[in-house]
Amino acid sequence: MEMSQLALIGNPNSGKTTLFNALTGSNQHIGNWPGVTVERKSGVLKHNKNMVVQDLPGIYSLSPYSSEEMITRKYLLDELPDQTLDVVDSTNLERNLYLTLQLMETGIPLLLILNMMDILKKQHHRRINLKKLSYILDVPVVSISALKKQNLDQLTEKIEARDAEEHHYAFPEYDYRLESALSMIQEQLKGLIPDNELRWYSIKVFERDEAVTATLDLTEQQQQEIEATIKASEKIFDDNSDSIVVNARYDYIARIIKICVIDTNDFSLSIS
Ligand code: GDP
Ligand code: K
Ligand code: MG
Repeated sequence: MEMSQLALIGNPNSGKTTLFNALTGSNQHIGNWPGVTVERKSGVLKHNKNMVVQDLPGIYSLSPYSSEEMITRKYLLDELPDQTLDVVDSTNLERNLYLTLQLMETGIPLLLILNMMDILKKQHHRRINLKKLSYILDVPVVSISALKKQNLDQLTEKIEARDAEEHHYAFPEYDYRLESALSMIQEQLKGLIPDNELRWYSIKVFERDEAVTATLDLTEQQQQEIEATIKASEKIFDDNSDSIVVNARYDYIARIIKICVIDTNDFSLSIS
């Protein structure tokens, strides 16, 4: 039987290693990522020996700037794990979702894990509607406490269910003017890369991400048409292309938070 590869990904201090230890127990292998002194940990799930989980370095973004970002990005794009387990600090949902959107863009099936629910439960003013969050993002969501080992059985069940599922490519849709530029770029890229990676590549090409565009075999004419599309968007938005994407993600997150999070402190402030 083939092993399933799971990747634990999230911001620094979201609880990845705590969860990794809880899921794997003593079945751990520790080494280094090639060429760098960043620790590499992998382990087999205690409750399912056919699943291997990688504890990846904490990151805020999939940009190739820090060595942590490069390791994680390279691992995702070259090794294509079967699913990413996105560990999110639920007390910092807004900030953490920025990486979540980027992970969704890669096209790798994602399970959203809202960690630190023990802390959130004590903050009586704030509630997250998990059903709505899951519905809007179109990904499974589970809330846990890695530290208190709460809801870990439910998490394992969701991981197994996700593993058995037919691949379903969900990604956030942004401002329609950005979407129309992205679909024009996608048309140029069709056939050059697998369909389930078109979203990721079209965004990276739009952002003029050199590391990604260098790997694509684009003709001179294709490059010119793509550049014309990007320039037209920059004119419309009066901004450079990578900022357009950053802002689109933040707008999307703001909408999600409005719909899925209730914070009664917001009300009390407006009454006083
Ligand atoms: P990583 O950087 O993502 O690997 O995060 P760690 O696993 O090292 O956890 C960062 C800190 O958060 C540690 O002090 C953990 O004990 C704590 N922590 C992790 N998960 C939880 C949780 O569910 N609840 C609480 N209260 N603390 C947690
Ligand atoms: K840490
Ligand atoms: Mg860690």
